[in-house]
Amino acid sequence: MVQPTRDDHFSFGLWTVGWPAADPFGTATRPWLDPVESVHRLSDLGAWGVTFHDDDLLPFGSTPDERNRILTRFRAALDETGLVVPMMTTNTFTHPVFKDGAFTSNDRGVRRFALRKILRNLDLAAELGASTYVFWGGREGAEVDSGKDIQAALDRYREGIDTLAAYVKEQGYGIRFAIEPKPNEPRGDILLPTLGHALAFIAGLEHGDIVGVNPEVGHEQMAGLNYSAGIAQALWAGKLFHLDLNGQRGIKYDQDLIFGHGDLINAFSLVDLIEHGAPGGGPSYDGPRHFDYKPLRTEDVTGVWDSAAANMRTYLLLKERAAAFRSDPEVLEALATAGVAELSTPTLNPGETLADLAADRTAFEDYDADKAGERGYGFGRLNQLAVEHLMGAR
Ligand code: ASC
Ligand code: MN
Ligand code: MN
Ligand code: MN
Repeated sequence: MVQPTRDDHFSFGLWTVGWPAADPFGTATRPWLDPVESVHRLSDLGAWGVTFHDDDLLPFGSTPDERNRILTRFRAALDETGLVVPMMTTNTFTHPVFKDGAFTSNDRGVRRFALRKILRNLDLAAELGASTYVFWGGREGAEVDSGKDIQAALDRYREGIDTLAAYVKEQGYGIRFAIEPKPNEPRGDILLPTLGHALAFIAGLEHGDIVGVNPEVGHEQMAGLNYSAGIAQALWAGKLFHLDLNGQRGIKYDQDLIFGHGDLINAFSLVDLIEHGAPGGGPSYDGPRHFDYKPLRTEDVTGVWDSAAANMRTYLLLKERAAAFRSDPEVLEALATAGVAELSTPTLNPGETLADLAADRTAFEDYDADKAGERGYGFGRLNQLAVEHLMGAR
């Protein structure tokens, strides 16, 4: 049960296991990892897919010959293992050229360069069969309020995404875009800081039909937000195109911990939601279970592969626990007491007008608000049942 298989659709970024663990205060603690080795190791562990930024595989500035050689070896590893590339993305943050952003750099030449870098990589994504293309705009932001015209920056962000989305449609690539919000780091403040900001931005796009979100656990939690509640809203909006699973402990720098190694109760409710859908029958999520974590800087190479396996094992254990939670008669009774299913009933009757409601004395004049205010919803008991299932105590 806790042995991952291809059917679980687990995917990993090359940049996760491949992170050599340099941080702002110290140099790398691990050697460079060959992406071909990562493909084999991930496959052996039971993963299904591998994802990457262009530069994770093809170093910035590679010549066409070097690109071809690297891609040939990489494709051979995919063929040999059967791993797929469900998602790709662009590195528009490492090179100094992007220090003030890519789509939203104040420097127009940088913006044009960024579009070309992404365009070339979209062609590669289509060739490799990726169906999702992620945009994490880590450098799209500022530290200085007066140094960035935020409204002009949003105009340029929209121009960039719409231009590329139109290209994808024109080419018939069948790729959908997923915007990944983050509140800060590396910029002091990043544009589209939360899932909600991203959804509002998408609503104003010309080609928003193929643009959704790729929310990351830690990024929402860095803003103090509830990840599984945000995922529920993204599902409700029909915009959950992809997700990045990891762990985070509170409002601080981006920790990229192993999935579940942060807010475990929220991880439980997330797995319950994306596996089973909302209790009222809302949609579940059938896309990749993608891990965007970083092995701790203190790990050696053995620890890298142990941590990759840990992400999948934690997910599967939570899935098992969530299934037990959903089928426990005591939980069903607690859900009924809490009125969870009642929320799916529309507030007005079928065909009822506002005038009908205004004439309904039972809704107001004869309604006993004091009595209704006495109701206990039993949410505490419900949560304790969740915690006990999570702990394996039931
Ligand atoms: C991404 C993504 C992130 C960042 C980060 C880079 O594509 O999803 O969160 O890049 O992992 O280190
Ligand atoms: Mn192998
Ligand atoms: Mn992160
Ligand atoms: Mn991410």
